Amino acid sequence: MGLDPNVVRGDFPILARQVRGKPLVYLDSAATSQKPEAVIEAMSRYYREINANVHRGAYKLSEDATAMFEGTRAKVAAFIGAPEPDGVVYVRNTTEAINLVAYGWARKFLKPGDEVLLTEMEHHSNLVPWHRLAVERGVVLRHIPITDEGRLDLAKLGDVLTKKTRLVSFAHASNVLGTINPVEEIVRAAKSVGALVLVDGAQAVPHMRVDVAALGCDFYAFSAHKMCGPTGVGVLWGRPELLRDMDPFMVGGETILEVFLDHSTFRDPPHRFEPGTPAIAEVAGLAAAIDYLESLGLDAIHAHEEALAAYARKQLSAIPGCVPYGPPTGPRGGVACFTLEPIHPHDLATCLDQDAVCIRAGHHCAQPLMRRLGVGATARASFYVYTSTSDIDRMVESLNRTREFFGCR
Ligand code: C6P
Repeated sequence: MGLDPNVVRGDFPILARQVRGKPLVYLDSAATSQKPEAVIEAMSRYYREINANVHRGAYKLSEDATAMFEGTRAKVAAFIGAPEPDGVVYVRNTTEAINLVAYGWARKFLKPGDEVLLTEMEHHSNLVPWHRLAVERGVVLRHIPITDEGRLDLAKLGDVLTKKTRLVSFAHASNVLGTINPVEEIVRAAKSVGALVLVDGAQAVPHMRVDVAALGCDFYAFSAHKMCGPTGVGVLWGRPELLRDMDPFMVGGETILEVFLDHSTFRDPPHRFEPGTPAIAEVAGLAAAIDYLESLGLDAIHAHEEALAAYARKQLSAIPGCVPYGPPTGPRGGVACFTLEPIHPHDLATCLDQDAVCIRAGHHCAQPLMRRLGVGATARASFYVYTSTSDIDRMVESLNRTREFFGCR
């Protein structure tokens, strides 16, 4: 069964809102998704009925909070095909998850001259932590180039994947190009030189079925806020045997086994990596978000977005001066990046906002990719379960009005 965005919309209270007297068209879901009533209600219910700290109280409320918190860990594991809940570490977001691997694994195990392989299409969150490691540990960074179409150029993989590569870290799906990368193929190549694989799943988990066991990767990172869940909670999944050898990068209560006045010992994962009181209500929201996405069906979500991306590409290509970026056909996700000469993307976004159309403009936290594309910035429309073709039509109408306003022919 296909997904009907006009029915799904009814689950998202914010989409009933008017902006400047016009119905809201939200096309920035890659930045953060809107939240369905079920998620808002789960968080509210947690505060109204359960609110207590986890893992600490011997009373019913705390037991209920802990059961919800740990039960969600098992739900997350099942959602991403992880064999066991102990591989699921709650963090704040994808950025923190990647930093945790950089600090807890790479900083501990990599030595000068070891190589980390990234790609030209990475988000800053999967570049900057490795820059720091290169400075601090003398690790060498290499990058898989991209083709002019916006796919990873795997024909060049042999030039950058070497016997010294210890980790390959890349986005499952690009937040700019929409490209969905062939994780299994890259994992096979990485394993052939004995490297581990970290996948940045920020733009994949919300939009398609992800099975970390089938992918064969070692670490997988994602954020709840892009998948109908709340801000403030994300996940690092790691193979438990790797997590067990890793150092925590923030320590304190909950991470410890025993504390003496002069030293302490640490718990097993995942708790070793979860210092202090966690984002408990947010975890309740994450559980509801997973239930919600499962109720729609991940395959249906992916098919819906791929169709929207193709529709947007066709409509945008018909506008004089409009240049779309990213692969013209699948496998790709629901992202449409474009420029519209001679109007700066920031001006486009500001003009579209007058029509209550929300798009993102800028470098999308991917400055090296912008350089590769030969642009300083792009406009970006990104789609989700509640997006319909009529939202895209509203954007295109508004783009045409903007062209008129700027006197374009
Ligand atoms: N991209 C976008 O508008 P956080 O902020 O930690 O939840 O996610 C970081 C991140 C990591 N990897 C990829 C591929 C991403 O797209 C993002 C977030 C948003 O494109 C905000 S910059």
